[in-house]
Amino acid sequence: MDRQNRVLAIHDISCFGRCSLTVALPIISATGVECTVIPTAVLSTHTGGFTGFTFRDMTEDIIPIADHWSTLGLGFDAMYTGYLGSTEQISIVKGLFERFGKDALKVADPAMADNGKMYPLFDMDFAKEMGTLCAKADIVVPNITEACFMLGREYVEGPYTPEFIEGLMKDLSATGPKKVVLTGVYFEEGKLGAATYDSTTGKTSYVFREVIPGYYHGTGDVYASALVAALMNGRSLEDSASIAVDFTVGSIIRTHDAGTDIRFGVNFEEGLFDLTKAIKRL
Ligand code: PXL
Repeated sequence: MDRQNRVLAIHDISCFGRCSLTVALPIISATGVECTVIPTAVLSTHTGGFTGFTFRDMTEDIIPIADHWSTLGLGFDAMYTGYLGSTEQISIVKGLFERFGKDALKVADPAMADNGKMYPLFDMDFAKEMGTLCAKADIVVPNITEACFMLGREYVEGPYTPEFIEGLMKDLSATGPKKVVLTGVYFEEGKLGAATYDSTTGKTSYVFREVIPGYYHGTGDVYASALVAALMNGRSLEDSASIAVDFTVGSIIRTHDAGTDIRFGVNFEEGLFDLTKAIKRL
């Protein structure tokens, strides 16, 4: 039996609404990878489409948690960041990258915006700060809105051109991360997917699937969690990006077919078995 890989996932817990840690934990664990967590905040629901949600900021606990772990000599094979509650948390997480990240693959999903808009609670200063965290990551997983905002640009609507997408990925990579996985990419109506760029080889790849109508919450987290799970199982960036697209699309299709409220997150649970099979080539 090989030594098990260990990921540290740093996201909020939205108690209801399948996103962030309630998605990262089961997806990463299901593929045989240990998933350690730091909850950045505890909310009653995510902030997309719900009103009246509770929000408990966990900023004060992050450094004491890390201090305790340092006494245990804990290490991580990957660090995977997502939704962070404040600019202060971003700088604390940058510190965690320095402290625990020397031998870890650092994956940052700048979960903060979509469809040309910042999520509630965030502004452009937050986007700028998030850019400084992503600069310290090895792999970043933004959607197009997040990529534009971190580069201080206006959001541009699609369909896109390969020149635009590759320019965005190269410009982001020039800020620090060697590899970029960009979601929400499309060159024609009806087909949507992800693009990858590896600055160490100059290689770009694309994966597209049929669009399912509707905007489903938490799909960015489902995608990035599956990507991390595949990478931690030794799959290449291109394979991981493609496996994660299939898993996310399957989750959206099940949710769409069941007519579930789009705010409730997607049915990824019933795709976990197939995800593990795809990742492990079973
Ligand atoms: O990554 C999605 C997400 C995660 N966590 C919280 C959110 C959202 C999206 O709105 O509100 C709290």
